[in-house]
Amino acid sequence: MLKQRLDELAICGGAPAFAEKLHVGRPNIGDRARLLERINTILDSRWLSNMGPFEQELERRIADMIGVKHCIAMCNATVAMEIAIRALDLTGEVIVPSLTFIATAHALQWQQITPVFCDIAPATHNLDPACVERMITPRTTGLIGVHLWGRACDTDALAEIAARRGLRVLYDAAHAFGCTHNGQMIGRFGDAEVFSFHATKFMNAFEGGAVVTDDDELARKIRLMKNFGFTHYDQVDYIGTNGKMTEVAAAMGLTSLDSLAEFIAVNRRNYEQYRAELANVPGLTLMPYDDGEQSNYQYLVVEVDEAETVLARDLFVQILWAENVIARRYFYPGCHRMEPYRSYYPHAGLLLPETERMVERLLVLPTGTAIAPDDITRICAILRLAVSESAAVRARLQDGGVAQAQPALARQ
Ligand code: T4K
Repeated sequence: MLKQRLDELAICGGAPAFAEKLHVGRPNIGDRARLLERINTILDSRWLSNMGPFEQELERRIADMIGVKHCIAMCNATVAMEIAIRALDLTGEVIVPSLTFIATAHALQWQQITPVFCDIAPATHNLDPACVERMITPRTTGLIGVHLWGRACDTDALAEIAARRGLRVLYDAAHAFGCTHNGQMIGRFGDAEVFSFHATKFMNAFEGGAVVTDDDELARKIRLMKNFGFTHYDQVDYIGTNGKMTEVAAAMGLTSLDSLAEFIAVNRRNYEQYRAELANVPGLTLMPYDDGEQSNYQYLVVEVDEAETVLARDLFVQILWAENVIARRYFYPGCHRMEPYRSYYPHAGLLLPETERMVERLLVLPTGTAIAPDDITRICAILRLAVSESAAVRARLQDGGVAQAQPALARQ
């Protein structure tokens, strides 16, 4: 049943639309039989980790798919980024967006490199090259662009700035596996790019990540660093850590890769359905993907314009959570307002007006293979009802003292 009357909204006392919670980032599971077959092979061979055959196969398949010389698989994207940062000899200050998952900043700060937060271009949600230029100081050694939601950074402008100012460029492509930019696979830009294969990513390896690059020397260093710097048995030639991917993770990665086209087709179908069903809702704008590029459509991002909806983004979150739709506020409140950065740079927000505006507007909705077309119809009906009855909804929430309160967004 679609909700049509104010009283049917759970926040107004109706029954929740969904008996079970619908999450953003519910994992896609590929061919279970094939995965179990691979896991049996691992167990039979007793080769569980340390650059095993499945890890090597995953690296080859990803390098071929992206069209790069090197793919180095890792235990997760955060460690992959830490290692890439170190192998690129980044020091001092590195320019990053604040509108990103905290790992982008932490990968720098973890090794005493200062993340310098830079504002975004509101149309793309990605680094604004003009702001990047303004943030460069004599201590700047590089920049990390994040292809947020799988939509590419302005790689030409960033490459031009980097070449002129002598900076290295790393891309956090955690969201952008399987996407293209100017017709080229993401993974081929900058000095290196990093993918995430975390459970919540549309292509997952339970946990996992990879660095891709065409730079032979960089790849050699990264391979050493991911395995403690070992060059031979009993011989260490470099400082390193443990970034290795397990064979079970690689088996899951390969199994996800087998179903990649199907996952993208489902995400795209979901995206088209949301787009159609939200098309005429004033103040809710679905973030567009460029039809001229390949996209993975893994993030369903809605921008809320409170001036039109009357309801602030956080009220939509409350309305949806009451219905058991666990919509997310990625990436609220911005890295610069999280610790330790909030204490280190309390005034960083003054230079981040577009980021600060955007973190109050973005609403991420569930998609992926765990979401059925009927779920989307019901979610969109709730959103349409909330907007069409916005004044009454707002009044009800205020009567209940909810509107003033911060949403109690405890982890679900
Ligand atoms: N750079 C960027 C731009 C990133 O977005 C990320 C990760 C990274 C770097 C670092 O990559 P990794 O080191 O993780 O490879 C989640 C993910 O944990 C994180 O990987 C991801 N970005 C981020 C966007 O989303 P949270 O804090 O929202 O996770 P959590 O635990 O709330 O999970 C989201 C929802 O997914 C849960 O509410 C339920 C569902 N879920 C999750 C897991 C793990 C499941 O249904 N099953 C599961 O197994 O960060």
